[in-house]
Amino acid sequence: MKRLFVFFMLCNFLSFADDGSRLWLKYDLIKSESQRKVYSKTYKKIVVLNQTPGIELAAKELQEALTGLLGTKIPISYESNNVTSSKKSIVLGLTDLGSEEGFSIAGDNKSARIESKSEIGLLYGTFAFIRRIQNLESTTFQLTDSPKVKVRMLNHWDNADGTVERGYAGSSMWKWPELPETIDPRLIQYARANASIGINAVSINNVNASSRFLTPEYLRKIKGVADVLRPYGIKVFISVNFKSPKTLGGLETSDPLDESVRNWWLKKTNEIHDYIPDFGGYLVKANSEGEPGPQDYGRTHADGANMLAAALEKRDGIVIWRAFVYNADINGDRFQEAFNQFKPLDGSFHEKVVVQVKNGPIDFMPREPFHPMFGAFPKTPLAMEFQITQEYLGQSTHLTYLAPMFKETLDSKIDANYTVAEVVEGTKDKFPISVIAGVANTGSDVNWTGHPFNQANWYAFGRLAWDYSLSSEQIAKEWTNMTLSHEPSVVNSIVDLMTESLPTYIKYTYPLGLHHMMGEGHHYGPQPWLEKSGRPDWTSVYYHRADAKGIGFDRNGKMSNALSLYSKEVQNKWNNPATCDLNYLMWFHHLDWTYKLSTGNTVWDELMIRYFQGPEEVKAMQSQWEKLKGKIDSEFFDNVAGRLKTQEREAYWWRDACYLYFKDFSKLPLPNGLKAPSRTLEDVKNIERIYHLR
Ligand code: GCW
Repeated sequence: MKRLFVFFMLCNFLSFADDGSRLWLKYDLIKSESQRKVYSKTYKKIVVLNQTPGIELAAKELQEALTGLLGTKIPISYESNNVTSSKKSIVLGLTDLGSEEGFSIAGDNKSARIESKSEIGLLYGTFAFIRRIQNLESTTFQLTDSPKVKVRMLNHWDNADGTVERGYAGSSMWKWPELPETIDPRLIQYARANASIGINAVSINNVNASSRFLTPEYLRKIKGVADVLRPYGIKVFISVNFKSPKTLGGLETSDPLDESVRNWWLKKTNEIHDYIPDFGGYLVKANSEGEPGPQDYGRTHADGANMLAAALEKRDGIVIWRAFVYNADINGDRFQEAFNQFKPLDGSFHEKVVVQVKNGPIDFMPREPFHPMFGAFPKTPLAMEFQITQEYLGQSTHLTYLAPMFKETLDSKIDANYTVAEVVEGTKDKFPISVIAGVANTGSDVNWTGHPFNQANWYAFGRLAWDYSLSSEQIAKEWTNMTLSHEPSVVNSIVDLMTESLPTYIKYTYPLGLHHMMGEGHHYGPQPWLEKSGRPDWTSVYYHRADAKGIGFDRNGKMSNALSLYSKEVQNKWNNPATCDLNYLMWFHHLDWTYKLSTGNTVWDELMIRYFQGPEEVKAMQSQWEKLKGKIDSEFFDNVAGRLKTQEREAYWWRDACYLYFKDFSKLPLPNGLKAPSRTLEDVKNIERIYHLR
């Protein structure tokens, strides 16, 4: 029997194949024996001072982690508060100090102590402690930490029929037909993963919302999910369809100022609380892309949001009202729409309302200047909405690590004094609520996210939502250590690949600040020639404005005044094409093809150099990846190797599409040394056409 056990342990030790389902919470045996010893001689037991269900949960997580990482089972003991000796232990206990979700950990070479004011703080502290061991950090340290933003949220765009809008990792994780009687154990894994990075809120359904989610039938199901998530500190929000009073309640109208409508929402809100007493609140997409909203009744966004807030008046929940709105106006600039619609409402929102703004003014493009609403709404708390799912960022076939993109927005200065992150956090205007949301990239795929590296984007989002001051490199390093390897050369190589991945992606898709040139509807691959769609601002030509003279969208007065929405400091940074950050150039300037840039190249040459460099860099990524063969888990390795091949093919697709299309405008030759592709524009157009076949 014993021999068999040793055999299995050895297999576990040597085997590499891993389906990725455990995410970054792998807890595999630390390979270096000396390293294991450092921990196992310091931590011989877990001591729980306050025996509550929440603390037991933390202690069990810690036990599971240590058992896996160190290879021996560490016992848990429950002791009274006046414990005298905590030698060789990890002590978990409540304290009166600190903030609600914060924690402190002190460790030396004899013991460690994790403390918090709350059970959830202790769970966060426990995960932070485990993370340290997964990163092979020293036993001697002091750490006090608490989240900067209060609501750290995933927005799922999951539909009632099990599909996921813009989901690239299978179908919905919520198995509606089975709920609530059958609880998929994966829900617990999902809750653990979120808690380990501090995510404390989840909106479970698509913002293009079905009223179905407000029926008793579905509220029972949502309660099933909420009950699983609650012990992990995660609150559930519901995205609502604004027309529900009419469609579901049978009322004549859904006018937010109508008494019967207001009563309907109040009753519905009370009913939701019967199922989910700690209901997080509502997330609303209204009067946007065909969704109903208060404007259908001549009312404002504030009227709509405030009505829902009134229904939550006596509750803890909040209303998160999205600012992603725009009108189909060929002469307008979608960049300014949300700003213009919401600006007059600043100061008129109920105190329970937060307005959720996408990171950039258009729509989650790979690189956008920060949304001008941040910094211009001193009387309204603004939530940040990032997209973790990679609608415009290679979906599930391109390796693109998004932390640098999240950071670029968060670290942007709105004026001489404040950053976007500080606006969101509420430090600038002193708001009691703060929210940061990420559109989730999770699905039914075994590894949760499709592309194995997309796990890192979920991880990075959570870590930055907790503490936006962390660096992208540090997060990549942590994640790699926890997920793939402790070998320094391997870790460095992977962190390097991750760090370079977004700049590479941008080179072959949207260099120099080009934006919105993807395939119509499916948003996959390039379609810069798209000139007719359901709306002018769904085309590509609306954005790149290429003509015989030049390219780019002059938002500095000539094509729109959007740049004037920013502070003077920001305008001064971007209003001159000679000094504007090249990454944002085409966002604000229309320049002649022959305009000389600070790089010494003309606009045409610089664009082409970048378009042609992109796919070459993907090839370099492949060679770098090949060198990791045998050094990391084989399943992860093969999965990524395959996707890198697709990425290479698609990088050439982007390059060729953009070169072949734009050259007919510029009529210029490729810069020296670059070789034209052999295929024609018609050839690349045909690739995109496939995606519209039934
Ligand atoms: O980017 C667009 C997507 C839509 C999405 C919308 C939004 C949920 O293409 O699929 O709808 O944004 O954010 O509301």
